[in-house]
Amino acid sequence: MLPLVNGSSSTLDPLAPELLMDLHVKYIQALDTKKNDLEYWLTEHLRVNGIYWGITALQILGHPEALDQEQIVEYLVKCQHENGGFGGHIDHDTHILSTLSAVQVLITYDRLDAINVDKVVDYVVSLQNEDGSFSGDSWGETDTRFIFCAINCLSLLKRLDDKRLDLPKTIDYIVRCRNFDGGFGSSPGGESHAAQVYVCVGTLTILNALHHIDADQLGWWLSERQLKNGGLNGRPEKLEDVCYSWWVLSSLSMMRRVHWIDAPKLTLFILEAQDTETGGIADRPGNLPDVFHTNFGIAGLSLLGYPGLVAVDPVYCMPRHVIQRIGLDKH
Ligand code: GRG
Ligand code: ZN
Repeated sequence: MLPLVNGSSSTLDPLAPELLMDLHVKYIQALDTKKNDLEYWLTEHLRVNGIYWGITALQILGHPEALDQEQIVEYLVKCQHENGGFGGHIDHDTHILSTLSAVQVLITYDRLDAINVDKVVDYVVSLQNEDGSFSGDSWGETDTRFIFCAINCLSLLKRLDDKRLDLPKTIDYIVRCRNFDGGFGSSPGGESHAAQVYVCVGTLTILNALHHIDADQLGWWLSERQLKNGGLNGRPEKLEDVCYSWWVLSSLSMMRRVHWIDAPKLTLFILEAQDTETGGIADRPGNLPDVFHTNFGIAGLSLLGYPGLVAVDPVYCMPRHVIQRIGLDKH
């Protein structure tokens, strides 16, 4: 029995479905063969992100060999531009989202030697704005997601000491995105949203500035995200979605409050969102699976201690052994 903050408790039903590990491996392996599907081409701009989601899920499932590492490294090298950033696919414009994904994959594979790291750092540093925030690309849109991607990327590359950065201003900016309910939005005054909470708490964790949050208040807001069916939503009055298993649990994990969620109920919700025919996990039971929800569902189960899964790091969403290997483990 798990003690819960609201006083209730539950256990995982022994008749609950199991995690279909082998089927999920096959689902991820098949993704690059679906070139006759419209979705394959519609998501071209997300190819580098998709590789990160796919290889991370495979790592957590304990099957890092299931995709061809050399082929992926060769492909990523072709996505790096002269300005140092990475596009979402070959010849696509650079963006901080795809740049972080490329760096995460190359670090997981221990293959940073394949790219020009100094140029990646130049690119990321160039995106910092006067107010401490970061833009997503040269067009200038800013969002707390992009701040996290930049700080995460520089942290993985061990380049947060770059003299061109103003990190106290970045911390100030994140603190300005904090709301009366303890949550965080995409910009100052923006509505609290669980995914924005993850990126803000993640940024503060990496920058050793977690003392700026009220962990009890935010922990309460996050635990309120759990609905009767066990799933989590991203904000009040919204539908549950498997990916919030990651955004909410990882934030609670950074604040050491994962036990504030009813783990057996959430586990069951994620398992019921599996596609038992094709493999893969959907946003909620009954919907079609995709690699994004497959990764964040499996990563969420890893944080919940689901048996047989490799431990995931709650800050970087990469295997904990990789984060330990590069000396960044804080948990
Ligand atoms: C995982 C290491 C790592 C990095 C990723 C890009 C990023 C950093 C995080 C994304 C955070 C984010 C804002 C995700 C959005 C998730 C989501 C389901 C948004 C949907 O928003 P709405 O308004 O959905 O469509 P709701 O659920 O509020 O109705
Ligand atoms: Zn989702």
